Formats: sequence, C-alpha cells, structure tokens
Amino acid sequence: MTKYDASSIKILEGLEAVRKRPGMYIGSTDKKGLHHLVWEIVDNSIDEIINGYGDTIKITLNKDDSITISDNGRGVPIGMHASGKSTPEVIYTVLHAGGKFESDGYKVSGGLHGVGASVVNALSSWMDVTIFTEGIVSNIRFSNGGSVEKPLTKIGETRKTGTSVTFKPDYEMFKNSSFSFTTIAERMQESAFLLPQLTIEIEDIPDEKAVIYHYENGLINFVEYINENKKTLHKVIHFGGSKNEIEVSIAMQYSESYNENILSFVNNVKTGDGGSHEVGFKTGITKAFNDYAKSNGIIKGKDSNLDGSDVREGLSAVISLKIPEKLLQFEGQTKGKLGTPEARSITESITYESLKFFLEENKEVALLILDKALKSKVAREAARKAREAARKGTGKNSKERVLSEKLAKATGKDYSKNELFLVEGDSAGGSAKTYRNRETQAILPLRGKVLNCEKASSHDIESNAELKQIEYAIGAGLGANFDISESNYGKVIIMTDADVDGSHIQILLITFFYRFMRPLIENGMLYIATPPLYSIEMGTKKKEYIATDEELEEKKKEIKGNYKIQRFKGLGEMNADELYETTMDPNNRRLLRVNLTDAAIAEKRIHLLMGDQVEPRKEWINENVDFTLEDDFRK
Ligand code: 1YM
Repeated sequence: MTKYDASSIKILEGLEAVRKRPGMYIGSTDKKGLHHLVWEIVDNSIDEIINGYGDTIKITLNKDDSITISDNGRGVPIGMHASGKSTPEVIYTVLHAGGKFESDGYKVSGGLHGVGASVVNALSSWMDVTIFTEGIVSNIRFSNGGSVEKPLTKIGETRKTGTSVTFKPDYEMFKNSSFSFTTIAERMQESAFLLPQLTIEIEDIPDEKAVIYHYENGLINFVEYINENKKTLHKVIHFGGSKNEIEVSIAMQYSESYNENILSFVNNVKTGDGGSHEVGFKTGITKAFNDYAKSNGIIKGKDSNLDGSDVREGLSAVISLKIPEKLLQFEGQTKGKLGTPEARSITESITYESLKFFLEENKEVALLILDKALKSKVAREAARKAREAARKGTGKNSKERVLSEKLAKATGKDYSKNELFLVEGDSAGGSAKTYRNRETQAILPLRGKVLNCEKASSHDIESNAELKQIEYAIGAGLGANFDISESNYGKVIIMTDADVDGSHIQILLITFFYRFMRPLIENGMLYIATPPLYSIEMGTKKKEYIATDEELEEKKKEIKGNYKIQRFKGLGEMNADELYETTMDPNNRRLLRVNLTDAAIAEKRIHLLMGDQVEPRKEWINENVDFTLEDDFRK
C-alpha cells in the first residue's frame, strides 16, 4: 500500500498538468510528439556519455509497442533523496527534476530539450527503470501516468553499470501514432556522426530489423555519407578552432552536383533554420575563394566577384558548434535558428583562415573548385540577362510567345490568391482550361515527363522547354536567384493521373522545385491535387466520388440495391465539369501539401526516388506529403 502524503499529491498534480496539456511539454501529441518522448530519455544517456561515462546506447522497439532505451554510463544514482524518496523516484516523478542538466555548461535551453524524464513518465501507461550501479541491480516501476507501482527495489547483483528505461506511451493520448524505426534511426545516426565516441544500436523486434552506428571520424564521415552517391572533387576538408568559449568544427566537400547542402548543429542539436554560424561560414568561404582567385590572377581587376551562390554550388558541409549556455540565443518560431552574434564572427574567421590556408596548400583542389564556381558565375549572369530581357520584352519576341501560348493565365491581380495548375497531358489541360475559375486559376499543360533535375544545372533548365515554361509562368527566377516575393502564384498545384506515371511526374516536379525553387516548398506553396479514382451512382441519388480503393470497399458494404461504378484511369476520362468539381474546386477538392522539412534526408530520398522502383516512390509520397485539407493551412 502506498501512503499518500502532501508531497505525493503535489507530484501527481504536477504530472496531471502534463497530461492535461501535453503540447506545452512535448510540442504535440502526433508522431512528432511521440518521438519526443524517446529523445527525452535518449538525451539523458547522451549527456552521460558526453560527460565521459559510457560509450553505448541501445534502443529496442518491443512487440507490445513499448520502447527500451539503455546505456552503459554510471547508472542513475540510487541513494535516498532529502525528501525521503529514492533518487530515481524523484527523477521520474518530479517535473524538471532532470534540471541538474540545466546548470551544465553546454546544455541547450532552446527548443524542447531537457524537460525531464518525468514528462515521459506522465505520458506513459507504464514505465520500468532498471539501474546497474554500486554492484547492485535496482528496479522501480510506474503506471498510469507516473504513479509508483513498485518503489525502488534491489533485484540482484552486478558488475556492470548503466541505466535501462522501458516505457509504453499512453496511446490514448498519442492516437494513431506508433514508433518509427526510420525516424529513430535517422536521428540517432546524426547523433553518432556528431559524437565519434558513441555507438548506437537500434533494434526493431516486431519487424526484425537492426542497425548499429559508430563513426570514428565524426563530421568527416557525415559529409562522406551525404555525398555517398555523388562524384566528389576532393577529399573532405576538415577544420575547426575555438575562441571565447565557442568551439567550431566544420567538414566540407564539393561534388560535381549543383546542389548546396549545409547542415548545422549547436551543442549537438540541429539548427534547421541556420542562423549566425551559417552566415559566418558562408561569408568565410566566399571571402576565401575570392581572395584566392584575385591573388592568383583568376579574377582580374575589372571582373566582378564570385557571389555566395557560386561558391556553394555542389557544396556539402556540416557545421557543429559548442556554445556555453550563457551565450545561447535562439530565434524563429520553432527556435531552430541560432541568434548568438559572436557565433557569426568566430565561425567566419575560423572558416576564412583555415580555408585560405588549405587553398594555398592544395592548388589543384583550389583550381577544380574555382573552375566550377566560375562556371556558375557565367551561367548566373547569362540567366539574369535573359530574364531581364524577357521581363522588358513582355511577350514580343518569338521565344516569349511560345512560352505564353500554352499557359492560360489567371486574370486576378492578387497574386497570392492565384493558383497555377501544372496538368499532365494536353487533353486534361484542355478540360481544366474550359472549366477553371478564370480569375484565380491558371493552367499550364505539361506534355510527357519533365527533365530529371537530380543532376541538372541552372543552365540545363534554361534549355529544357517544359521546365522553362514553369519558370516563366511562376516568374520568380531560379536557384540562388529565386525570389519568392516575385511569384505570380500563392499556390502551385501538380495535377497528374492517379497512376504510376502520374506519381513519377509528381516526383520529377517536386525534385525540380526542391532543387531550384526550394522556398516555394518551405513556404508551403507546393501542392498535389488528388483526383478521385472512382465515381459511384446509386439509384436516383447524386453521383459520389471516391478517392481510394479502401473507401470504395467501405462504400460497397454500405450500399443496398443497384449501383454503377466508374473507374477513372486518368484525368482525361473525366468530363471537364467533373474534373473541376472533384479536383479543382476549392470547396470540394483535397490538396496535399508537399512538406520537406529535413533537407539532408530529402536529399538522400530524392536520390533514391529517382531510380526505377515504384514502391519506394509511393512510400515516400505517403510520408512526405501531408494529407491535410487545404483549409487547415489557410488559417
Ligand atoms: C536510458 C536513460 O538516464 N542515464 C543516466 C542518467 C543519469 C546519470 C547517468 C547520472 C548522472 C549524474 C551522476 C550526474 C542521471 N542522473 C540524474 C541525477 N539513461 C539515463 N546515466 N550519476 C549518474 O549528472 O551527476 C538525473 S539523470 F539527477 F540523479 F543526477
């Protein structure tokens, strides 16, 4: 029997607050929130290892949808706490009891980290903690959101040390979510790259999958991984240094590709929106290359400088900073952007000095990279001239006429309300043109497959008719010169047949936008239309449209009496009014928003997707496209 004294009632009230407003503690109760529980416990293991105790973390997805996280650190202390409770009981039931970390010099206070293991306990059906320390194995168990089911008990003797936490999230709160091996593995792989001393094992028992990550060469291995499938120009360059308690470590490598891929971390937490350290890095490389090019006569007196986008074409880089708590500043809605001003100047000077030295010492590599940057500069200047000419000419030259002939423009002048439909095939394009809302909806039919942009340069786009038309229609430029404020549309909607070819076209277009108009995706302006697969007519009732095979099966069960089903093999099989009503009409349609939050992962996936297999493509679309009604994000 547990005795309820004043302090235990207070604790339960604390945990109850977490259960009442889980969002305040873990952000949300969707898939992301569910995984926050894991990061919360794993962070404790990582802190222990960073402090020099232990080297291995093991994560196991169990058959009953619980998860086990263990490490070989010192083990959570098992002594009695001043309150008369055992230390583990305090850590797992008192809010913010994990606060010892907050005084640690390098613990990040931005974001949702460090809210403590008690939050995880509060949101779990049960939690079981086994501790190996002082020669003893101890166990404590909680249930129903943090009530002590079994106080700390000695259950054996041991020579090892460490902590093992198993918990089963309260799936009443995390409805329709489950742990994802991929999500956990991707995040843990990142930690393994950032902490070379660490080994991480992940096992999925129901799915019989397992991986082990360990990277002796840290950031160098990270960049090698990002560039795995690319033709690289040189070995990974690695440098670092520290000043005023800020430590900087950077690895970078150029490949033959045209994409820029810069990832940054502060205290081992990703800064997804960049910030002062990224700005410093970019300024540093631009200066170093321009200085080198000038002092070696590659750029002469009257020539213009290379700009930042030129020296970043084909660059993959990982930037990792350690910043003491007192200097940390984060910005932006999700606190994913580093504000700390000192980080900019320190990263810039370390980058500039190190790279300058490297270039002097490695002439051949320097010339290879500069050759590439100079080509980018030439293409950039040519593209700008062409665009300026196109804008001034307003459709007078023959090229412009060809470009504008296929596009049925919207008449409305409020660009943010206008929508551009990219439609597969001329016949569906024709239907869409007749039955659209002329004020707000523009139609651009696409003939056949667009260019695979995985390896294309801005120059290749300029010479590809299909993509050139899209660029012209949107009117905001390309690549480094893309300016979202110039966009002629608030939404760009890809409308293809609901078949394999259609999904291939979707991916090709997404790849194009990802490579050359990324802000369009980042601002949630790229969508996929979802034409129905079937229509069903029942007796005298109105025709109904059905989106998926599953829905059709459901419907068939419901109906009594006669019915007639039509399967739409493509957009072209619908009447023009039908196409409008089901797929284009803002009052009826369902749009999927393309959502690529993690650039490095998107990069890898896009690579994978450009192969010939259909299944990974479908899976990818399912995972990366939000199935949300557009109304949800109009707000
Ligand atoms: C699977 C989760 O929590 N490991 C872990 C936690 C702690 C320690 C070691 C630890 C820390 C310290 C001293 C210290 C924690 N200790 C505390 C507290 N793995 C996991 N491993 N001895 C052991 O920082 O001084 C909270 S967490 F508060 F008791 F020190």
